[in-house]
Amino acid sequence: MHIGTTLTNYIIETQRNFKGATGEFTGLLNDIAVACKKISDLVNKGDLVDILGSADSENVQGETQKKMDVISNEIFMEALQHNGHVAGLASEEVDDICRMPKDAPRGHYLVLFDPLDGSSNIDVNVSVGTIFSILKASPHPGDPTTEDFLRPGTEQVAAGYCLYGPSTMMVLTTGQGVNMFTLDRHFGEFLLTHENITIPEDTKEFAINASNMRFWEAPVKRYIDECLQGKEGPRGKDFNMRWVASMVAEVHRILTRGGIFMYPMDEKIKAKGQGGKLRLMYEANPMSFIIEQAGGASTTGRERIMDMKPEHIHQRVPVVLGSKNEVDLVTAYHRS
Ligand code: P6P
Repeated sequence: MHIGTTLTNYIIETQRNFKGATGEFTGLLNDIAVACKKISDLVNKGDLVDILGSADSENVQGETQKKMDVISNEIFMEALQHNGHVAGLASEEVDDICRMPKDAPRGHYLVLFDPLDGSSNIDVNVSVGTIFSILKASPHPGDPTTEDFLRPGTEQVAAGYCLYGPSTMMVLTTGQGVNMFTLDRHFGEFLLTHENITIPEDTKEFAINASNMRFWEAPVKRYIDECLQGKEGPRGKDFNMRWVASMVAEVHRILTRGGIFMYPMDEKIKAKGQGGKLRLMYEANPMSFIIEQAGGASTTGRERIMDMKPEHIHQRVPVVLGSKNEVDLVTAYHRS
């Protein structure tokens, strides 16, 4: 595939190699691309249109929704419910799974998504993104059940995100590596700009919300402390730190130049009775698929995220992902 080819052509060409391909998966990925283009257009308009600030509502997570959380969710639902590629949807912004309208044809895929991750950044004009995970729907007749969605990350057939930053980029894996497409607004197409991404196995850059330091478990404290000791310490090199508070931006940086991103379990999260900060089904699993396909690693600190058997749609998990040798070191500290 050549640099500059459109996402549409890329999908058609790669799907041509799949025996028995019906074009449904191609259609689904294009529906997702259309939704992301619409969200990008609104995000880029910002204050020029009345989309910033908070909506007068809370999501299932008990978080105050931004107007763009609600709008992005509606755009995704509208784009995916009517074209016959999807059997069911699960959204960070909606409590229960979403079945297709009665008059809509049933497709063979389940899509789980965070329509606008990092949305707290949107009012301060910092990058945000959409994250999606695609599963094959179970073969039984009728609407999917919640149980049909609760599949380990290893069963994803595709995962991706769209980063609404200085440029809008779609990053996608279908299990054949990771490719990046940049949106050319002049003719509204995502163009292939980076092929077969690989993450450096080592890094000098870590991302963690250091304001939670007093709550960290010992292995995390040990790892970060050693990074902070720099070249005089046991790591023998100086580290830099980044924290954007937008997972999509952090993951994109790591895909681009390496690094480690950590939102680990801590005493504050335990006190809330939660399994972590980030959501397994539509944040951790899709990002883990992408990271692993690019040669990185992704664990909870203790186990591979994609091996986890989900217990509920909005389940939260600790996340340690990025350059393989760094993630392996953090995981080793948790096991020592
Ligand atoms: P904190 C955004 O709300 C998010 O889910 C991730 O995108 C981001 O990495 C994290 O939460 C930021 O959390 O505690 O720093 O605000």
